[in-house]
Amino acid sequence: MADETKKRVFSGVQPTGKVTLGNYLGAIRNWTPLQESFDCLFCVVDLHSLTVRQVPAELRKNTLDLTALYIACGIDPSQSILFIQSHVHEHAELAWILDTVAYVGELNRMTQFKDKARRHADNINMGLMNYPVLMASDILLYQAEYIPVGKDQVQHVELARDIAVRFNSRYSDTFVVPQCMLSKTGSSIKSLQEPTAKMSKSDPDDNAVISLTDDPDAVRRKLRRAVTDSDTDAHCVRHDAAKPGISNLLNVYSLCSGVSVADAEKQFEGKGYGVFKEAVADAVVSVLQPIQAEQKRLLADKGYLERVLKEGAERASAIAQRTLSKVYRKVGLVPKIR
Ligand code: AQP
Repeated sequence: MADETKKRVFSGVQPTGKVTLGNYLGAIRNWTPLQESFDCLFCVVDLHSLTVRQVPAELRKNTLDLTALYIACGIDPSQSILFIQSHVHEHAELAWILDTVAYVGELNRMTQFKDKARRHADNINMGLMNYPVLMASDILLYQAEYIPVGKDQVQHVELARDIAVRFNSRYSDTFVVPQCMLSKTGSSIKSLQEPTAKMSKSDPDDNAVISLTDDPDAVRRKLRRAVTDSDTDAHCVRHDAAKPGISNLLNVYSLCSGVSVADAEKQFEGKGYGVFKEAVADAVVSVLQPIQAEQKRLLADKGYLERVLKEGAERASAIAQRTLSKVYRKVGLVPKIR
């Protein structure tokens, strides 16, 4: 049963490809400590993935891989509700109602829509534009108060707030108005090749991204090739806006090793980038290896994953049904005779 006395948290990741170190440090890793104090729902948001063309067999595989990864990263399915978005049909149904509350103008202004429309110019489908409304539905369906996300998703959570406030004022109090929960560090891990852009699953340049399934050799190779800076003190490991590549690596190092950025600057004083990059690689590998081993073990136990997903969908549906029937009643739809 959901614990009604605790505040609710909702978050999710799209199974669009190989989950990145950015997804992990900016999102998934920050979820685990929340499980004690909050009533948490963690979702594999597969419907969102369809906004960009997918190979169906790969999408199915990625969805199960991501489910196992959540658990390997510390999500406890006996405590949190872990489920696949498409298993709870209310997400798509509420999205339709919210579509009638959201404005085309505000969806057009979403940075991610503009960015993805540019990157997928041959497939600017309605779903791509509608993505933030489906995300609002994901959140509002569970009356979630806190949404732990990376910086790139803040604009979408703000839209979910606007939609909730608008719906509440039009039809009377219905939705909890959600707010972002941003981690102080890790909320924006950058591409290794273009350190002013975010590290992204769908980046076609494999060298730009550390994936959670990368083996130690791949991690070391990518970090050695990571773009750094060619300023005058090129070998000074310092967190500085003028050194976005090194600053990003310092953040990664700090998050993976537990050493503060300030202490890391001292640790690598006068040592040069080569030594520093090897240390970053060691720290990343030590974080990834136990997760990879546990994910592999879980994927071999198909029966367990199926039980987790079945139970997760049942628990999520119980909450979702309550919200959706309230919404249908508020907007004036005649209740179905049961
Ligand atoms: N580089 C990042 N740094 C910190 N946090 C990040 N997140 C994504 N990239 C970074 C956070 O991960 C969560 C899940 O994101 P998503 O899969 O739903 O979609 P996204 O934000 O669009 O992530 P990607 O990796 O860029 O996916 P694609 O390439 O498929 O669009 C979110 O909380 C996000 O903030």
